[in-house]
Amino acid sequence: MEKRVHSATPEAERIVEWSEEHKIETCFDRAEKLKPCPIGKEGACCKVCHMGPCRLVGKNAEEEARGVCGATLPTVAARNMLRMIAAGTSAHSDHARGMVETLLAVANGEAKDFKITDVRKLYRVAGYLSIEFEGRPVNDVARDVALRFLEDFGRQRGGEINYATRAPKKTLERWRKWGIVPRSIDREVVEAMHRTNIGVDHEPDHILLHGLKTALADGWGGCMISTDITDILFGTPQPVKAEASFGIFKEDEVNLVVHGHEPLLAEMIVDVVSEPELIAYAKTKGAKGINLGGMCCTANEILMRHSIPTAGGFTNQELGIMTGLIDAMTVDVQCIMPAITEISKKFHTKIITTNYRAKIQGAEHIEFEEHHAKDVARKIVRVAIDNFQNRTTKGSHITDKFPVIAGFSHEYIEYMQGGRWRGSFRPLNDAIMAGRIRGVVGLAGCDNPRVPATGLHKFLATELIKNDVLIVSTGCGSAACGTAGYLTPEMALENAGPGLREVCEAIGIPPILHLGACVDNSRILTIASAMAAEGGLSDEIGGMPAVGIAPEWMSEKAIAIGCYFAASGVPVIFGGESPVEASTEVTKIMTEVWFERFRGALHFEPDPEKILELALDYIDKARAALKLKKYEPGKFGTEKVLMDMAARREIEKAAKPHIGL
Ligand code: SF4
Ligand code: MSK
Repeated sequence: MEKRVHSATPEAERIVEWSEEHKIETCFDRAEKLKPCPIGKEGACCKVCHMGPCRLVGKNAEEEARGVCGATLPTVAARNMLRMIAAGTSAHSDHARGMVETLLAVANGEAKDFKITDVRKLYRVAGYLSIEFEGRPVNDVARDVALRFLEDFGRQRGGEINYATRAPKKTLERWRKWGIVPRSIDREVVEAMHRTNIGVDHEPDHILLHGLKTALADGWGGCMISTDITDILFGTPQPVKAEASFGIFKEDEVNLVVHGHEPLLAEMIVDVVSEPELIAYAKTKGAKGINLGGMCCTANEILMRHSIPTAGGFTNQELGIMTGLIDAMTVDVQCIMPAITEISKKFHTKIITTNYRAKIQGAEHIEFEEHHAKDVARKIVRVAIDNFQNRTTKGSHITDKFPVIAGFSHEYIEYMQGGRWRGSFRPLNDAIMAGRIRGVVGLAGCDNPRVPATGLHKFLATELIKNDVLIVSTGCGSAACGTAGYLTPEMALENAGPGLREVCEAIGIPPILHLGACVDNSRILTIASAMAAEGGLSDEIGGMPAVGIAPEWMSEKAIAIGCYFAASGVPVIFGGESPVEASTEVTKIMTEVWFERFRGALHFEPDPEKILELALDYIDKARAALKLKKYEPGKFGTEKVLMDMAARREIEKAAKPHIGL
């Protein structure tokens, strides 16, 4: 029998093999044992009332099957989809609410351990919100910004979320025409739950339109607000060099891992781990120092801002513990496998839950509280230090690690194309128009134990850059690219097509730009809007030679993200089988109908070769519709000379050292 490959990352695969030898169960084993329910997996099961669950299966189910109440299969599938979008939107947006509350606390002087790090970004955001900032105290501006954002969660009397107007005019017009501009985040989520309650909205297209409205509240609300406030509080990312994979753990230091999504506590831990008292305390326990690492999206947040190394994405969380080197792992919200407490029992690792919303049996709970943030952070570091002495030699010690370059905020991408004074998206648009860059793909989303984890990301990353497609990546997709060694400029030389390689060399960037955590998909929306405003391509997000791909998605958050891109005008392709496959009507709405109305779509395609084909087809068709030069590898049209590093340095001599984001 052919040996099953669990992870496409060799270091992860080695730990999985070690776990098999030692009979320790992981998500890979459970994924194999636990086959998905064939009815639920295709969206044909309804359990919204206790007359059911109703399973709408059988011959001609689309036309003939009915639930006890009479609901049809398309209704049931559409409702299932909307509930997923609502859940995903809630997750990102509740995270965003926490960020807004912290900004307000900082402005009111109630969260002394935090500060406004990027005043320039605060002013930029104030500008988006039409809040006066010139000559005013920074905290007053921050308070107004926070209060304005709070309205976006609970606005009751109609209106539109604040950031709707950051979309290109034509994109916004489409949303208004179809009635999908969100009023407020909580309101759309509540309405989604109401509409999908027994006996309310039964018309699939109508249900799915509300799905798009809810998803837009996520993208242009929760995600974008979260990204902006994180930048304001902790700094707008600029490229940094760091390391990835399990080799980041040190045998002679206390290893503390921060895992989850919210950056507030992680930032405080970054601050305190270098305090002399804590380092001295670690030495009293026999450790040479304290080594901080990240996991999942918290990793992306602190990687981008502080070069803290990452142990990888979602499927690495159990494997990290099996190195036997993690003394403590903090977890807050989202994408935390409860299985980690079970695995940690076999090692010495302490799992610490830190968020008031989330506890796990078997974990120690040390609650984060923004008013005493650093005290909480110090307490956690001490728990990790105290646990160092309990470390044994048990575990699969892996020493491999890879260099990664991360931290491409949309502001930096603009800057790198012209410097502080001449930064713009002109060079990128020109390179696309000339055919040097064929198009842009957002390669995002989770990694998944049901496929060789990270394998689809790596396959698509390799093939896309070979085809001169520039990749912007976020979330665990970035971690997958990082552990493949794809996040360094050198990889451009080896793997990228000739046009993309030339652009990467001229600007000094890798062919895959790591944009951050899953909430930072909002940065891609901003980039697409800036490209539309720059001119020469489409004047709206729709129609750009751009595609979104989430080949290994698993979270409801990914569904919300996919839908906000589709509504914004980006064709999106998800890997795996469709969660609403049972209904051809729903599938048609999400592909053909949405494309006609919004120029975006949501496809599901399990075959990675077909994902690639579909993505390139969308890109080439968009190029043809824009009457751009036909893409031919190695043959480019003329374009303005890209600003190279030397030219940029010249400009920088005249400017202040800060890049002026
Ligand atoms: Fe069945 Fe209708 Fe109840 Fe759904 S709402 S479980 S289809 S009776
Ligand atoms: S952590 S949502 S597994 S990207 Fe943002 Fe990764 Fe997907 Fe969670």
